[in-house]
Amino acid sequence: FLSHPEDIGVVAVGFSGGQTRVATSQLTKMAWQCKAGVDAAPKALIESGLLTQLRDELNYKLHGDDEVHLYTDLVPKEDPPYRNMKNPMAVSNVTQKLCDQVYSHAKEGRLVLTLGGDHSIAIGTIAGSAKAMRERLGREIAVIWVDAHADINTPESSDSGNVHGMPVAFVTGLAKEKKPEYFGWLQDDHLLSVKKLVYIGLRDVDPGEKRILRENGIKAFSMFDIDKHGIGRVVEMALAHIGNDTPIHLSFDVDALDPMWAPSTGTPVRGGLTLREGDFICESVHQTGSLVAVDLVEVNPSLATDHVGASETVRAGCSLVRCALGESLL
Ligand code: 4U7
Ligand code: MN
Ligand code: MN
Ligand code: MN
Repeated sequence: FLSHPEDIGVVAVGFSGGQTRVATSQLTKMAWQCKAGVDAAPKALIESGLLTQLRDELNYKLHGDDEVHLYTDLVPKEDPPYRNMKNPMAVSNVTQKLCDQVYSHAKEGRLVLTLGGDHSIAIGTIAGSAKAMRERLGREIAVIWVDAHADINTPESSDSGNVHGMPVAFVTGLAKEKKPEYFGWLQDDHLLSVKKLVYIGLRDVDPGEKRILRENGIKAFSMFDIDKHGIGRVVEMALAHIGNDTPIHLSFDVDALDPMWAPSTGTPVRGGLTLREGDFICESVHQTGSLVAVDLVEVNPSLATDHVGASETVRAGCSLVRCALGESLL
């Protein structure tokens, strides 16, 4: 049902307000722009040749510019916590804009590739995909969320107040808000059904999140399940849960990988996927022919303790994306 599967819409998001307190009144626009690492990830991914490879080796037609969006004009000078959320207005504004960008690409039948940025940006990408697929195909999307974390805290259940730990709660409607400047712009047609959500790679889930997963019967495969059944069987079960002919949005947090493969990320957790297991997930999703969107998030070269850590993480991220777009299949 991808009408132009050879067309990719690229959105490069240089925003990490869902992870760190950056938008304070003391910060001028200049300071925001110069803040180390904000735009480092998409830039590093692009500079390492990712888009060129997609164009020249995998023969995709790329739409959208190679420019990294900083969304500077969407970050308010004053942005005090709201319901415990940090940078709430900045994240709400940026994700709303991103939702429009993703929606426009998806509406044209393009596969949308979003290079983050922290995981809060999935509020916008999933909302955009969900709306576009409802309108284009009359179908609900499914989301495969690959992550060490469940990112399903509500503002009230979150200890950190970081919105990158809450995107799933917002896109499933488990976290509700009326005020448009604080995610109230999310309408019913932006939302994802909890039945169409499946996790792979979990190993650091907060007690409140475990309760949310249990109470809503959400399908989740932890590292325990991967050790027990192997990655092949786990992916098979995840895809079976989603069902055939469902548009798939893959949201891949690089911290799902073990820090051995991806050390340059904000919240690394030991005991994760090997790069090969991560690539396998991506290849399997590609093979379904139902992939409509990919997010690659939480790559943060500025957090590396050495140069090797940063470039290894970028390389791992590029590999995941190329696999999701079919590189390694014969
Ligand atoms: B990521 C955390 F408390 N659960 O809410 C929280 F452990 O996008 C971490 O997966 C969230 O990297 C991690 O802050 C968000 C924490
Ligand atoms: Mn994570
Ligand atoms: Mn995440
Ligand atoms: Mn993280």
